[in-house]
Amino acid sequence: FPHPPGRLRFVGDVRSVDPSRPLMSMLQHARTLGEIFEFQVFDQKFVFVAGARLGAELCDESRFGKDLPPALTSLREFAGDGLFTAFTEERNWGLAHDLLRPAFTRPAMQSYHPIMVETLDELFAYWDHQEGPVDVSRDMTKLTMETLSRAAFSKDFGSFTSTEVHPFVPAMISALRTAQRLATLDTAPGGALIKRRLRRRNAPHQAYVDDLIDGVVAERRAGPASDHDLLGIMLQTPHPETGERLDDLNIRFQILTFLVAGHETTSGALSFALYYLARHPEILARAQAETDEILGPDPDAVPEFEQVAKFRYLRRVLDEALRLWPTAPAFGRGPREEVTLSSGHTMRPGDWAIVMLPAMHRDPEVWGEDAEEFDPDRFLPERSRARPAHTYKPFGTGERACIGRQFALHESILVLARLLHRYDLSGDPGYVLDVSERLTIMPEGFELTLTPRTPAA
Ligand code: MNH
Repeated sequence: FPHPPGRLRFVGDVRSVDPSRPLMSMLQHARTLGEIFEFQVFDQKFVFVAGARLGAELCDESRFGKDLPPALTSLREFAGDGLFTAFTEERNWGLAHDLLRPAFTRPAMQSYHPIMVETLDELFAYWDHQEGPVDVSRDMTKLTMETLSRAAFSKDFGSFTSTEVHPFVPAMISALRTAQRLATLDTAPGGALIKRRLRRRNAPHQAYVDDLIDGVVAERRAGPASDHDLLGIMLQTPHPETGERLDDLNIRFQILTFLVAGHETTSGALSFALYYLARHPEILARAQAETDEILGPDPDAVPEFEQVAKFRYLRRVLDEALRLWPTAPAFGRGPREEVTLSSGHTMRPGDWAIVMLPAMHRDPEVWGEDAEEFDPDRFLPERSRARPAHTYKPFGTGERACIGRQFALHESILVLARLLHRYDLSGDPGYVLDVSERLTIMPEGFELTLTPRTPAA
């Protein structure tokens, strides 16, 4: 495999990565190293796929499946065999997948719609009492965390009672960053010592999260039994065919998984979309024309559940934001049997490669020479149909694809529609996009000034 220049004996390519921004380092290397390359950290080798053609090959479910690269294996210290970090072969993956699917059907989504509307009302009320510009990522995180915890666990976290995000958020970020750092220390000299130190530093955050989750479970167990939400299903419902249930430890892992997976990525997606809208007045104007057309002259109008699917232009804006900045930016794939890739490389069972979505989503062979530009009309139906299969994968692929995709899309479109209908946005023209990394990605330091808007009649 090609690898970065200047590889050293013993340490490998460590000098070629910025430890606080590994994704950005790898995207940089992809430009010169091509569609597939290798990165060595001490004795540990990582294979990255950056090209769209190879990425699509790895999405072929008949030949490949999800694999856990080191960053996800180390995340198992916190999320165990929860849905996201389980091996597909583990009993609890199939069991939880079957049990929780009904919580993401269309009727379930209909029941979340009023919760999403109400939580957004609270964000607007909170904004209307604030002075000055809003910190977009902070407030989108408040919103998506609160929506998820109310919809999935019927738990109000009181996110709008303080200007800070809920303490769960910094604790979660610490765990994600810890997992990201643990992933590269297996073969490092002194690695065991550094790992111990990282774990010790994260321990108070971990203890806080465990207490919080135990509290959520205890509160529910003390109240009347109900299987109207994710937590209720996990506590009450046996598998319809086998009668099996999730055990207490696994329920804790699932709660943590949903608390993290269910808000962090959606918050990032909304924040990147708002970033691009603020940068492109003509795109913002088209988006607002769409909200006026569907919602009419009342700035406080609320779309019905069925109307959310009508915001076709907003959906393209969101798709395009997730193309350039897929907020879960990578996933691991491994071969079911020995296979030779079109690049000529052979992979055997046990090998894995990391599909780097931002690189794959910007491959000029698929997306054209203007692949770095923000252009929602790439997602017009006729242009989408013209692209090869498996070249746009922000929600992953196959049986291990995102279970919360419809939840995230519905929430994001609803939020963008109401927000753009209600406010005019202006960003700081001097802001330079700063992407923070903690396994997921999020714009940092991006502020918007929101002014009440009068929709066109
Ligand atoms: Mn989500 C899996 C991206 C929103 C819950 N999610 C995945 C994967 C990607 C992903 C990519 C596959 C990872 C892999 O192959 O290793 N998810 C997103 C994005 C958004 C998102 C970009 C928002 C935008 N995810 C959500 C929401 C929820 C959720 C909302 C819950 C309400 N996601 C999950 C879970 C999994 C997952 C659970 C693991 C599913 C499985 O493996 O069975």
